[in-house]
Amino acid sequence: MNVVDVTTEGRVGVLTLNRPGALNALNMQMLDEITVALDRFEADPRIGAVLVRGSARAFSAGADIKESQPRRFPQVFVENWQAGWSRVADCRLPMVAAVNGYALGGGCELAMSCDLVIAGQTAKFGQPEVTLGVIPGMGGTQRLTRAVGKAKAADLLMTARMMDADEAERAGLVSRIVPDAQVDDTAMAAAQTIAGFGRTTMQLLKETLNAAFETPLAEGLRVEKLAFHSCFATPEQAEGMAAFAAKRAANFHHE
Ligand code: CO8
Repeated sequence: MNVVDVTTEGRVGVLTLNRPGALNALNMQMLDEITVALDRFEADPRIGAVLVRGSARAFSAGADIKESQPRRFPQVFVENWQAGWSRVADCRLPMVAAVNGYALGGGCELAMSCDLVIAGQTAKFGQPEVTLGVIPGMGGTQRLTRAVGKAKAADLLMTARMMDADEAERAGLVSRIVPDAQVDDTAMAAAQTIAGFGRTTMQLLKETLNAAFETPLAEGLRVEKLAFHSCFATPEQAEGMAAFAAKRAANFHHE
């Protein structure tokens, strides 16, 4: 039985984590299914954005602790265990996380691997790995610190406390908060808006956003300038500016 429902809605590829009995704990089967789906979405020119969502109770409560428990150092080190989750952050399409309920450990890291995070009012974020005698292994110590700063990240990582959606938004982890019942629709609307723009434009934009996160300013500005200049080689620039001049809506997909 699949643990991720993979669907499409218009130009949006949708991944719905589907292990409600385990609060969508991330196991290796889930990683395999997400990897296959992202490969498919990236290869499909009709898909312009990806939405990741969980259930009402949990986006994801983190790595599957039951699957993790028997692991030992030599095995996880040699296998580079869990490294495959970087596939999500490496996805070249814009990704929107729709977070209701818990986003803990690997679940918080999964949300942070996305570009936009739309959270419900009662969502809870945290990195409680120390309670299990481990530390985050899917970017939590790095992406959280870059997103919210060292003081707040240290508080969350070292005390294992959860933060609510308001605090997460104030801290810069969350893009928007909406009532719980509106999370999926709001996230889908954002994903559809993004997918409605040019795919090449979005991929260039995502690369520059990531450069802001990952490189010093001078390098990021260099990447931005190159990407900006590259836009002028795309049909999307021709269409967008022609549409503005003609006072009509741009159609980036010739549909
Ligand atoms: N792994 C496996 N099963 C889980 C997990 C999990 N992370 N979280 C919850 N479950 C299961 C429970 O065991 C329970 O199953 P069962 O009914 O069979 O006993 C079911 O989900 C419901 O959970 P609870 O009964 O505990 O529900 P509560 O409402 O009482 O509590 C909590 C909800 C607070 C979210 C609680 O379940 C909890 O603390 N979960 C663990 C949270 C956690 O520690 N997450 C971090 C995991 S470690 C991690 O993510 C490391 C990342 C390293 C990178 C790897 C990337 C994948």
